Amino acid sequence: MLYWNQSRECMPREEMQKLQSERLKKTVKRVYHNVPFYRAKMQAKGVEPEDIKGIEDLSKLPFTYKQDLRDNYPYGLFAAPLSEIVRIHASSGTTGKKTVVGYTRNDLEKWSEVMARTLVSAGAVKESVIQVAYGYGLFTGGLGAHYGAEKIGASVIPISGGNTKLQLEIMKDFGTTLLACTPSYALYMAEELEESGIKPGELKLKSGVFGAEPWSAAMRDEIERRLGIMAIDIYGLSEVIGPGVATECPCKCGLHVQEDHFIPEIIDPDTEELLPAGSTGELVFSTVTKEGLPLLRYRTRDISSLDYEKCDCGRTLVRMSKVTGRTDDMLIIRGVNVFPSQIESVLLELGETAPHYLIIVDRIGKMDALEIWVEMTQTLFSDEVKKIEDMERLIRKRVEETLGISVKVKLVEPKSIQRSEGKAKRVIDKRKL
Ligand code: DLL
Repeated sequence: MLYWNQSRECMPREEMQKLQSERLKKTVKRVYHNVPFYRAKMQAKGVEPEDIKGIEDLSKLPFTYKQDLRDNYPYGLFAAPLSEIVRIHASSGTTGKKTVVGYTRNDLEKWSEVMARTLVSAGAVKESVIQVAYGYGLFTGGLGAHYGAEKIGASVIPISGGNTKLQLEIMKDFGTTLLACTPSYALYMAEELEESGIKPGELKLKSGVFGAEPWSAAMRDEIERRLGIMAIDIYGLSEVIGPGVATECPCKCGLHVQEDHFIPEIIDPDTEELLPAGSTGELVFSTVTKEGLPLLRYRTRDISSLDYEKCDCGRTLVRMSKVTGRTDDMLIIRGVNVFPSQIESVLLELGETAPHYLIIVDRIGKMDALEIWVEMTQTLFSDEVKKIEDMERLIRKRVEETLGISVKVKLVEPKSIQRSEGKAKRVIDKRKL
Protein backbone atom coordinates (compact mmCIF):
# COMPACT_ATOMS: atom_id res chain seq x y z
CA MET A 1 0.00 0.00 0.00
CA LEU A 2 1.59 3.26 -1.13
CA TYR A 3 -0.99 5.70 0.17
CA TRP A 4 -3.88 5.57 2.60
CA ASN A 5 -5.96 8.18 0.78
CA GLN A 6 -4.52 8.70 -2.68
CA SER A 7 -7.15 11.15 -3.87
CA ARG A 8 -6.22 13.54 -1.08
CA GLU A 9 -2.51 12.83 -0.75
CA CYS A 10 -1.91 13.22 -4.48
CA MET A 11 -4.51 15.90 -5.19
CA PRO A 12 -3.58 18.47 -7.85
CA ARG A 13 -2.68 21.81 -6.22
CA GLU A 14 -5.60 23.72 -7.73
CA GLU A 15 -8.13 21.25 -6.39
CA MET A 16 -6.44 21.25 -3.01
CA GLN A 17 -6.62 25.03 -2.84
CA LYS A 18 -10.31 24.92 -3.70
CA LEU A 19 -10.97 22.38 -0.97
CA GLN A 20 -8.92 24.35 1.56
CA SER A 21 -10.78 27.55 0.67
CA GLU A 22 -14.20 25.94 1.16
CA ARG A 23 -13.14 24.46 4.46
CA LEU A 24 -11.47 27.63 5.69
CA LYS A 25 -14.64 29.65 5.05
CA LYS A 26 -16.67 27.15 7.08
CA THR A 27 -14.16 27.16 9.93
CA VAL A 28 -14.05 30.95 10.08
CA LYS A 29 -17.86 31.06 10.33
CA ARG A 30 -17.80 28.40 13.02
CA VAL A 31 -15.31 30.16 15.27
CA TYR A 32 -16.86 33.59 14.67
CA HIS A 33 -20.26 32.35 15.80
CA ASN A 34 -19.21 29.89 18.51
CA VAL A 35 -16.12 31.37 20.14
CA PRO A 36 -16.42 34.87 21.68
CA PHE A 37 -12.62 35.14 21.72
CA TYR A 38 -12.40 34.82 17.91
CA ARG A 39 -15.39 37.07 17.29
CA ALA A 40 -13.73 39.80 19.38
CA LYS A 41 -10.36 39.29 17.69
CA MET A 42 -11.84 39.45 14.21
CA GLN A 43 -13.93 42.48 15.06
CA ALA A 44 -10.85 44.21 16.43
CA LYS A 45 -9.17 43.59 13.06
CA GLY A 46 -12.28 44.73 11.20
CA VAL A 47 -12.81 41.35 9.53
CA GLU A 48 -16.18 39.67 9.05
CA PRO A 49 -16.55 36.01 8.01
CA GLU A 50 -17.83 37.18 4.60
CA ASP A 51 -14.49 38.92 3.95
CA ILE A 52 -12.81 35.52 3.80
CA LYS A 53 -13.42 34.28 0.26
CA GLY A 54 -10.65 31.69 0.20
CA ILE A 55 -7.12 30.87 1.28
CA GLU A 56 -5.85 34.02 -0.42
CA ASP A 57 -7.50 35.91 2.46
CA LEU A 58 -5.80 33.88 5.19
CA SER A 59 -3.52 36.72 6.19
CA LYS A 60 -6.52 38.91 7.00
CA LEU A 61 -7.23 36.62 9.94
CA PRO A 62 -5.80 37.12 13.43
CA PHE A 63 -3.06 34.90 14.87
CA THR A 64 -3.67 32.60 17.83
CA TYR A 65 -0.99 32.15 20.50
CA LYS A 66 -0.40 29.54 23.20
CA GLN A 67 -1.11 32.33 25.69
CA ASP A 68 -4.65 32.64 24.24
CA LEU A 69 -5.32 29.02 25.22
CA ARG A 70 -4.02 29.78 28.69
CA ASP A 71 -6.11 32.95 29.03
CA ASN A 72 -9.20 30.94 28.08
CA TYR A 73 -8.30 27.92 30.22
CA PRO A 74 -9.64 25.28 30.17
CA TYR A 75 -12.45 25.28 27.58
CA GLY A 76 -12.84 28.92 26.50
CA LEU A 77 -11.67 28.37 22.90
CA PHE A 78 -13.79 25.28 22.30
CA ALA A 79 -16.17 25.75 19.39
CA ALA A 80 -18.41 22.83 20.40
CA PRO A 81 -20.39 22.32 23.61
CA LEU A 82 -18.97 19.83 26.12
CA SER A 83 -21.82 17.49 25.26
CA GLU A 84 -20.14 17.00 21.87
CA ILE A 85 -16.57 16.73 23.18
CA VAL A 86 -15.63 13.07 23.56
CA ARG A 87 -11.91 13.38 24.40
CA ILE A 88 -9.68 15.84 26.21
CA HIS A 89 -5.87 15.93 26.04
CA ALA A 90 -3.41 18.45 27.43
CA SER A 91 0.20 19.53 27.00
CA SER A 92 2.53 21.80 28.99
CA GLY A 93 1.61 25.43 29.29
CA THR A 94 4.27 28.05 29.79
CA THR A 95 3.62 28.16 33.55
CA GLY A 96 1.52 26.13 35.97
CA LYS A 97 -1.58 25.44 33.89
CA LYS A 98 -1.76 23.03 31.01
CA THR A 99 -2.83 23.73 27.45
CA VAL A 100 -6.13 21.89 27.04
CA VAL A 101 -7.50 20.51 23.78
CA GLY A 102 -10.87 18.88 23.04
CA TYR A 103 -12.09 16.57 20.26
CA THR A 104 -15.56 15.83 18.97
CA ARG A 105 -16.28 12.37 17.56
CA ASN A 106 -15.67 13.74 14.04
CA ASP A 107 -12.35 15.18 15.19
CA LEU A 108 -11.26 11.75 16.43
CA GLU A 109 -12.24 10.33 13.05
CA LYS A 110 -10.10 12.93 11.24
CA TRP A 111 -7.21 12.39 13.62
CA SER A 112 -7.35 8.64 12.93
CA GLU A 113 -7.41 9.39 9.20
CA VAL A 114 -4.27 11.57 9.26
CA MET A 115 -2.50 9.08 11.52
CA ALA A 116 -3.48 6.23 9.18
CA ARG A 117 -1.87 8.20 6.31
CA THR A 118 1.21 8.70 8.50
CA LEU A 119 1.60 5.03 9.38
CA VAL A 120 0.98 3.90 5.80
CA SER A 121 3.68 6.25 4.55
CA ALA A 122 6.02 4.37 6.93
CA GLY A 123 4.98 1.06 5.38
CA ALA A 124 2.06 -0.02 7.60
CA VAL A 125 -0.54 -2.42 6.19
CA LYS A 126 -3.44 -4.41 7.66
CA GLU A 127 -1.06 -7.22 8.61
CA SER A 128 1.31 -4.92 10.51
CA VAL A 129 1.91 -5.33 14.22
CA ILE A 130 2.34 -1.84 15.63
CA GLN A 131 3.95 -1.30 19.00
CA VAL A 132 2.89 2.06 20.37
CA ALA A 133 5.55 3.12 22.86
CA TYR A 134 4.52 6.77 22.97
CA GLY A 135 3.00 7.68 26.31
CA TYR A 136 -0.72 7.08 26.71
CA GLY A 137 -2.57 9.65 28.79
CA LEU A 138 -2.92 13.39 28.48
CA PHE A 139 -0.08 13.34 25.92
CA THR A 140 -1.47 12.89 22.40
CA GLY A 141 1.29 10.52 21.18
CA GLY A 142 -0.03 7.18 22.46
CA LEU A 143 -3.72 7.43 21.62
CA GLY A 144 -3.04 9.29 18.36
CA ALA A 145 -0.86 6.49 16.99
CA HIS A 146 -3.24 3.91 18.45
CA TYR A 147 -6.34 5.14 16.63
CA GLY A 148 -4.47 5.52 13.33
CA ALA A 149 -3.16 1.96 13.57
CA GLU A 150 -6.62 0.58 14.35
CA LYS A 151 -8.10 2.49 11.44
CA ILE A 152 -5.72 0.70 9.06
CA GLY A 153 -6.74 -2.59 10.62
CA ALA A 154 -3.24 -3.31 11.93
CA SER A 155 -2.75 -5.11 15.25
CA VAL A 156 -1.94 -2.57 17.93
CA ILE A 157 0.18 -3.23 21.01
CA PRO A 158 -0.67 -0.37 23.38
CA ILE A 159 2.38 -0.77 25.58
CA SER A 160 2.96 2.98 26.21
CA GLY A 161 6.42 4.28 27.20
CA GLY A 162 8.93 2.77 29.63
CA ASN A 163 9.78 -0.75 30.82
CA THR A 164 12.35 -1.24 28.09
CA LYS A 165 13.06 -4.89 28.88
CA LEU A 166 9.39 -5.76 28.36
CA GLN A 167 9.29 -3.61 25.20
CA LEU A 168 12.07 -5.72 23.67
CA GLU A 169 10.63 -9.02 24.80
CA ILE A 170 7.25 -8.15 23.31
CA MET A 171 8.85 -6.78 20.16
CA LYS A 172 10.48 -10.16 19.61
CA ASP A 173 7.70 -12.48 20.83
CA PHE A 174 4.75 -10.63 19.27
CA GLY A 175 6.55 -9.97 15.99
CA THR A 176 6.29 -6.18 16.02
CA THR A 177 6.79 -4.78 12.51
CA LEU A 178 6.44 -1.06 13.22
CA LEU A 179 7.57 0.88 16.28
CA ALA A 180 6.10 4.22 17.32
CA CYS A 181 8.02 6.24 19.95
CA THR A 182 10.29 9.24 20.38
CA PRO A 183 13.60 9.03 18.49
CA SER A 184 15.57 9.17 21.72
CA TYR A 185 13.61 6.24 23.10
CA ALA A 186 14.19 4.31 19.86
CA LEU A 187 17.91 4.83 20.27
CA TYR A 188 17.76 3.76 23.89
CA MET A 189 15.89 0.61 22.85
CA ALA A 190 18.57 -0.09 20.23
CA GLU A 191 21.22 0.15 22.91
CA GLU A 192 19.34 -2.12 25.30
CA LEU A 193 18.70 -4.56 22.47
CA GLU A 194 22.43 -4.98 22.00
CA GLU A 195 22.82 -5.67 25.73
CA SER A 196 19.86 -8.09 25.81
CA GLY A 197 21.51 -10.53 23.45
CA ILE A 198 18.52 -10.43 21.03
CA LYS A 199 19.89 -10.13 17.50
CA PRO A 200 18.18 -7.59 15.21
CA GLY A 201 17.70 -10.58 12.84
CA GLU A 202 15.39 -12.22 15.40
CA LEU A 203 13.02 -9.27 15.14
CA LYS A 204 10.43 -8.60 12.44
CA LEU A 205 10.78 -4.83 12.86
CA LYS A 206 10.78 -3.01 9.50
CA SER A 207 10.12 0.63 10.27
CA GLY A 208 9.43 3.22 12.93
CA VAL A 209 7.57 6.51 13.20
CA PHE A 210 9.54 8.79 15.45
CA GLY A 211 8.71 12.32 16.53
CA ALA A 212 7.55 14.63 19.33
CA GLU A 213 11.09 16.06 19.59
CA PRO A 214 13.79 17.29 17.21
CA TRP A 215 16.28 14.75 15.87
CA SER A 216 19.08 14.99 13.38
CA ALA A 217 19.98 13.09 10.21
CA ALA A 218 22.89 11.53 12.13
CA MET A 219 20.49 10.23 14.73
CA ARG A 220 18.32 8.75 12.01
CA ASP A 221 21.32 6.94 10.52
CA GLU A 222 22.16 5.51 13.90
CA ILE A 223 18.60 4.29 14.61
CA GLU A 224 18.30 2.78 11.13
CA ARG A 225 21.64 1.01 11.37
CA ARG A 226 21.26 -0.31 14.89
CA LEU A 227 17.66 -1.47 14.56
CA GLY A 228 17.92 -2.38 10.88
CA ILE A 229 14.78 -0.40 9.98
CA MET A 230 13.50 2.60 8.02
CA ALA A 231 13.04 5.53 10.41
CA ILE A 232 10.36 8.07 9.51
CA ASP A 233 9.99 11.52 11.11
CA ILE A 234 6.47 12.43 12.21
CA TYR A 235 5.41 15.85 13.44
CA GLY A 236 2.47 17.28 15.27
CA LEU A 237 1.32 19.34 18.21
CA SER A 238 -1.59 18.94 20.57
CA GLU A 239 -3.15 22.29 19.76
CA VAL A 240 -3.42 21.41 16.05
CA ILE A 241 -4.49 17.76 16.63
CA GLY A 242 -1.51 15.80 18.04
CA PRO A 243 0.73 13.55 15.93
CA GLY A 244 -0.40 13.33 12.30
CA VAL A 245 -0.03 16.96 11.23
CA ALA A 246 2.88 16.05 8.92
CA THR A 247 4.92 13.00 8.06
CA GLU A 248 7.89 11.96 6.00
CA CYS A 249 7.51 9.43 3.21
CA PRO A 250 10.20 6.89 2.25
CA CYS A 251 11.95 9.64 0.19
CA LYS A 252 12.82 11.35 3.49
CA CYS A 253 13.01 14.80 1.97
CA GLY A 254 10.68 16.83 4.14
CA LEU A 255 7.43 16.08 5.95
CA HIS A 256 4.17 16.10 3.97
CA VAL A 257 1.63 18.33 5.71
CA GLN A 258 -1.91 16.90 5.70
CA GLU A 259 -3.00 20.17 4.17
CA ASP A 260 -6.61 19.26 3.44
CA HIS A 261 -6.93 19.51 7.26
CA PHE A 262 -4.17 21.92 8.32
CA ILE A 263 -3.06 24.90 6.23
CA PRO A 264 0.56 25.85 6.89
CA GLU A 265 2.19 29.26 6.51
CA ILE A 266 5.70 30.49 7.26
CA ILE A 267 6.04 33.88 8.89
CA ASP A 268 8.79 36.09 10.21
CA PRO A 269 8.38 35.58 13.98
CA ASP A 270 9.27 39.18 14.77
CA THR A 271 7.34 41.15 12.15
CA GLU A 272 4.59 38.50 11.69
CA GLU A 273 4.97 39.09 7.94
CA LEU A 274 4.08 36.18 5.64
CA LEU A 275 7.25 34.83 3.99
CA PRO A 276 7.49 33.49 0.42
CA ALA A 277 7.65 29.72 -0.19
CA GLY A 278 11.07 28.30 0.57
CA SER A 279 11.94 30.83 3.29
CA THR A 280 12.82 29.67 6.75
CA GLY A 281 10.67 31.08 9.54
CA GLU A 282 8.00 30.20 12.07
CA LEU A 283 5.43 27.62 11.14
CA VAL A 284 1.79 28.70 11.54
CA PHE A 285 -1.23 26.41 11.15
CA SER A 286 -4.93 27.00 10.56
CA THR A 287 -7.09 23.95 11.13
CA VAL A 288 -9.91 23.69 8.59
CA THR A 289 -11.85 20.57 9.59
CA LYS A 290 -11.69 20.52 13.37
CA GLU A 291 -14.89 21.08 15.34
CA GLY A 292 -13.85 20.95 19.01
CA LEU A 293 -10.93 23.33 18.95
CA PRO A 294 -10.46 24.92 15.53
CA LEU A 295 -7.51 27.31 15.51
CA LEU A 296 -6.84 30.20 13.15
CA ARG A 297 -3.20 30.91 12.31
CA TYR A 298 -1.77 29.18 15.37
CA ARG A 299 1.80 30.27 16.13
CA THR A 300 3.66 26.98 16.67
CA ARG A 301 7.05 28.60 17.49
CA ASP A 302 8.63 25.80 15.46
CA ILE A 303 11.15 26.81 12.80
CA SER A 304 10.76 25.26 9.35
CA SER A 305 10.26 26.05 5.64
CA LEU A 306 7.79 24.87 2.98
CA ASP A 307 8.45 23.18 -0.35
CA TYR A 308 5.54 22.93 -2.83
CA GLU A 309 7.40 20.81 -5.44
CA LYS A 310 5.83 17.43 -6.11
CA CYS A 311 7.67 14.67 -4.27
CA ASP A 312 9.13 11.53 -5.89
CA CYS A 313 6.69 9.46 -3.81
CA GLY A 314 3.84 10.91 -5.86
CA ARG A 315 2.32 12.96 -3.05
CA THR A 316 1.51 16.55 -3.90
CA LEU A 317 1.09 17.56 -0.26
CA VAL A 318 3.43 20.43 0.62
CA ARG A 319 6.57 19.40 2.51
CA MET A 320 7.82 21.15 5.63
CA SER A 321 11.51 20.82 6.44
CA LYS A 322 12.48 18.93 9.59
CA VAL A 323 11.94 21.09 12.66
CA THR A 324 15.32 21.84 14.16
CA GLY A 325 14.58 24.71 16.50
CA ARG A 326 12.05 26.99 18.10
CA THR A 327 11.56 30.72 18.37
CA ASP A 328 10.94 30.45 22.11
CA ASP A 329 12.75 28.73 24.96
CA MET A 330 10.68 25.54 25.12
CA LEU A 331 12.82 22.44 25.75
CA ILE A 332 11.79 18.91 24.94
CA ILE A 333 13.11 16.51 27.55
CA ARG A 334 12.37 12.82 27.12
CA GLY A 335 9.56 13.85 24.81
CA VAL A 336 8.00 16.15 27.41
CA ASN A 337 7.70 19.86 26.68
CA VAL A 338 9.33 21.95 29.36
CA PHE A 339 9.28 25.73 29.63
CA PRO A 340 11.90 27.31 31.93
CA SER A 341 9.08 29.55 33.17
CA GLN A 342 7.34 26.49 34.68
CA ILE A 343 10.39 25.84 36.85
CA GLU A 344 10.69 29.52 37.71
CA SER A 345 7.05 29.62 38.86
CA VAL A 346 7.64 26.72 41.25
CA LEU A 347 10.69 28.43 42.76
CA LEU A 348 8.92 31.75 43.12
CA GLU A 349 5.87 30.12 44.66
CA LEU A 350 8.01 28.37 47.27
CA GLY A 351 9.84 31.64 47.88
CA GLU A 352 12.53 29.96 50.00
CA THR A 353 15.44 30.45 47.63
CA ALA A 354 17.03 33.30 45.70
CA PRO A 355 15.47 33.97 42.27
CA HIS A 356 18.63 32.77 40.53
CA TYR A 357 18.68 29.40 38.90
CA LEU A 358 20.26 27.45 36.08
CA ILE A 359 18.72 24.61 34.10
CA ILE A 360 21.22 22.09 32.80
CA VAL A 361 20.09 19.59 30.19
CA ASP A 362 22.32 16.74 29.14
CA ARG A 363 22.05 13.39 27.43
CA ILE A 364 23.48 10.70 29.64
CA GLY A 365 23.75 7.45 27.74
CA LYS A 366 20.70 7.75 25.52
CA MET A 367 18.53 9.48 28.10
CA ASP A 368 17.92 13.18 28.61
CA ALA A 369 18.74 14.40 32.10
CA LEU A 370 17.52 17.60 33.69
CA GLU A 371 19.35 19.23 36.57
CA ILE A 372 18.38 22.46 38.25
CA TRP A 373 20.79 24.56 40.25
CA VAL A 374 19.13 27.00 42.61
CA GLU A 375 20.88 29.65 44.64
CA MET A 376 20.26 29.61 48.39
CA THR A 377 19.42 32.75 50.31
CA GLN A 378 22.01 33.74 52.92
CA THR A 379 19.62 32.56 55.68
CA LEU A 380 19.13 29.13 54.16
CA PHE A 381 22.87 28.85 53.49
CA SER A 382 23.67 29.33 57.18
CA ASP A 383 21.11 26.70 58.17
CA GLU A 384 21.96 23.12 59.09
CA VAL A 385 22.64 20.59 56.34
CA LYS A 386 19.41 18.69 57.01
CA LYS A 387 17.33 21.79 56.33
CA ILE A 388 19.13 22.38 53.07
CA GLU A 389 18.60 18.78 52.01
CA ASP A 390 14.91 19.00 52.95
CA MET A 391 14.60 22.08 50.78
CA GLU A 392 16.28 20.32 47.83
CA ARG A 393 13.83 17.46 48.21
CA LEU A 394 10.83 19.80 48.39
CA ILE A 395 11.87 21.69 45.27
CA ARG A 396 12.47 18.44 43.43
CA LYS A 397 9.05 17.11 44.41
CA ARG A 398 7.26 20.30 43.34
CA VAL A 399 9.12 20.55 40.04
CA GLU A 400 8.50 16.89 39.27
CA GLU A 401 4.79 17.33 40.02
CA THR A 402 4.66 20.29 37.65
CA LEU A 403 6.70 18.85 34.78
CA GLY A 404 5.83 15.18 35.11
CA ILE A 405 9.45 14.05 34.65
CA SER A 406 12.23 13.31 37.13
CA VAL A 407 14.78 16.04 37.82
CA LYS A 408 17.86 16.58 39.96
CA VAL A 409 17.98 19.66 42.17
CA LYS A 410 21.16 21.13 43.62
CA LEU A 411 21.17 24.08 45.99
CA VAL A 412 24.24 26.19 45.45
CA GLU A 413 25.95 28.95 47.47
CA PRO A 414 24.62 32.48 47.38
CA LYS A 415 25.96 34.53 44.46
CA SER A 416 27.53 31.51 42.76
CA ILE A 417 25.36 31.58 39.65
CA GLN A 418 26.73 33.99 37.12
CA ARG A 419 24.70 37.20 36.82
CA SER A 420 23.88 38.49 33.41
CA GLU A 421 24.03 42.06 32.20
CA GLY A 422 21.57 41.42 29.44
CA LYS A 423 19.20 38.56 28.81
CA ALA A 424 19.66 35.98 31.55
CA LYS A 425 21.03 32.69 30.29
CA ARG A 426 19.12 30.21 32.37
CA VAL A 427 19.46 27.12 30.24
CA ILE A 428 22.57 25.17 29.32
CA ASP A 429 21.69 22.46 26.82
CA LYS A 430 24.65 20.12 26.45
CA ARG A 431 22.84 17.58 24.26
CA LYS A 432 24.29 17.00 20.85
CA LEU A 433 21.47 15.75 18.69
O1 DLL B 1 4.57 16.08 20.60
C1 DLL B 1 2.64 15.42 19.33
C2 DLL B 1 3.41 14.28 18.77
C3 DLL B 1 3.34 13.03 19.37
C4 DLL B 1 4.15 14.43 17.60
C5 DLL B 1 4.02 11.95 18.85
C6 DLL B 1 4.83 13.36 17.04
C7 DLL B 1 4.76 12.13 17.66
P1 DLL B 1 3.07 18.31 21.94
O2 DLL B 1 3.38 17.57 23.18
O3 DLL B 1 2.00 19.33 21.96
O4 DLL B 1 2.66 17.31 20.80
O5 DLL B 1 4.43 18.98 21.45
C8 DLL B 1 4.47 19.68 20.23
O6 DLL B 1 6.79 19.07 19.91
O7 DLL B 1 5.54 22.15 18.60
C9 DLL B 1 7.48 20.67 18.32
O8 DLL B 1 8.22 21.67 18.99
C10 DLL B 1 7.79 19.31 18.93
N1 DLL B 1 7.75 18.26 17.91
C11 DLL B 1 6.76 17.40 17.64
N2 DLL B 1 7.12 16.56 16.64
C12 DLL B 1 8.38 16.92 16.25
C13 DLL B 1 9.30 16.46 15.27
C14 DLL B 1 3.42 16.28 20.30
N3 DLL B 1 9.04 15.45 14.48
C15 DLL B 1 5.87 20.17 19.96
N4 DLL B 1 10.48 17.12 15.16
C16 DLL B 1 5.99 20.81 18.60
C17 DLL B 1 10.78 18.17 15.96
C18 DLL B 1 8.77 18.03 17.06
N5 DLL B 1 9.97 18.63 16.91
